[in-house]
Amino acid sequence: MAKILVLHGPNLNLLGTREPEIYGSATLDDINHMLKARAEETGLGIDFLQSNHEGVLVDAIQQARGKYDYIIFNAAAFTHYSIALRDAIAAVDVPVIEVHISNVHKREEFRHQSVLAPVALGQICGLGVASYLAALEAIIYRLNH
Ligand code: CA2
Repeated sequence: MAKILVLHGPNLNLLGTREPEIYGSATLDDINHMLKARAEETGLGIDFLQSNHEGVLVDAIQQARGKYDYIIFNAAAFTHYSIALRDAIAAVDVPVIEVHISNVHKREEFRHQSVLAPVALGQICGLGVASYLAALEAIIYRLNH
């Protein structure tokens, strides 16, 4: 059975409580439940981790080696500057799909750059919580082709 790890970075535990005009009204639990339901429908295993701490996310990526087939990763603000997360992604052979709820390209200039994108399999942004679902659909497609 293929297994997917979903990683959520800093402040995403606040989803659904503030800034709904940017991030929508779904909570992190809502997102995780949606992903779990779709993964179960297709016979995939799926685990979730949210952390506000860069090192915890580095550890999770390192430990994903040999255990998970794909990682769906919203690194939140770390996306824009964490070389530690970039190096961790580059060091493991687990493909990472970078996701963002908002369209980072139409926001502040500092959000236009992702230091993770060059080592990610791909990037999905701007679709709201459907960015996560699109990443999961891409994985399902790739596992079947
Ligand atoms: O659009 C995304 O998914 C982001 O990764 C979200 C990050 C932001 O730093 C990235 O540039 C784009 C911020 C996550 C903070 O989430 C909050 C949720 C509710 C209230 C406040 C922050």
